[in-house]
Amino acid sequence: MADTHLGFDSPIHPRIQRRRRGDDFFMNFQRILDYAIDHKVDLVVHGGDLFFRARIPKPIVDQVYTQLREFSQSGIPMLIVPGNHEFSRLPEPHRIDQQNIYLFETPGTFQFQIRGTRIAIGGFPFHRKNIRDRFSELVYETDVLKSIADIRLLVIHQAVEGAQVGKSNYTFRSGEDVVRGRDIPSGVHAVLAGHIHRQQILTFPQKTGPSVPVIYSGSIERTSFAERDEQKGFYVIEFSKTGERWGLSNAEFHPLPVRPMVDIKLDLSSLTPENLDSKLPELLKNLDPHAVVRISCKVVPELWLRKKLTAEYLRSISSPMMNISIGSSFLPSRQYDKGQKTRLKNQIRLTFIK
Ligand SMILES: [Mn+2]
Repeated sequence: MADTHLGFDSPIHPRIQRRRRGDDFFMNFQRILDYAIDHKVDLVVHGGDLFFRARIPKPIVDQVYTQLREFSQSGIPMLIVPGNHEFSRLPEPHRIDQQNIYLFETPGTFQFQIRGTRIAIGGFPFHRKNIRDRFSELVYETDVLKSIADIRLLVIHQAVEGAQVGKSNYTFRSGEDVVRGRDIPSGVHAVLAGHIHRQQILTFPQKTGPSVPVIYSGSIERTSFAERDEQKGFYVIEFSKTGERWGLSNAEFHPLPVRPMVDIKLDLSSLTPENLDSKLPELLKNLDPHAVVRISCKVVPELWLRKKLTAEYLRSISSPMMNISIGSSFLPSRQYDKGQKTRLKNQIRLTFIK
């Protein structure tokens, strides 16, 4: 699994009572841990962004670490590589420094012997600056390629060339924050990766030996509207031996429950101060009551509408199980310079998305 983003929309002292999306993330995280125990998997790997940001309120850290400690009682080893959202370092890492939890605080390799098979798993925390030029050195520093093992894996939290995201299939290619496909080492059987929120498997042919898959399990819930059509879940992967050679024999994606995400584009020409109170509830009435809804429009709305669409108003006309917000397309774009736009956006965020 990867990109659990725990702590997302989980306020400790909420000013208003409404449904929060944070619980969905916690529940899916626990579902994966439960699956691992129920199906007696040999190892669990977390590809980073365990938390949704670096500074996490203590009650959230406590909750996550309690889940991890309880899971560690199962005896199943769990490996975690810190991601960019946690600034390449988990909070108070000593609190999970215990049996069965393996944290990649620096480049390194953990070795396991499972039913007679030696498994070496190398990894390093998210590397921010120019991973393109640093990747091969970091892999070298893990020592995984030199380890004596039957199966070698690499765990990273980075974008790899060819990875795709978003509605328009944006493809990572040549930035300095992108690992080159040709740098994926032939000495590992698979790369298990986080950072890219859409689940996908990339395959990199090697000059010698079999090609190496890079497996992104993706985020466990939709973290933004760019992910609104994506299935979310985790991979169960299996390795088997053919002749003398071990290799990935199966990678099965297991979907998790997600909330539907709906983008409503308002047709401003048909809205008036008089008909808004009937038209908007009409639009919301036909949606899944558990939907995560975003209301946006193509042009800058008139002031009366901006004033009317407060968080309070939107909640008053929608299902209490819904999450509802206004999108950034609701905000002016071309008329303002970047600084003005940001200031305006922040102001309106404060007003609307409490
Ligand atoms: Mn992430």
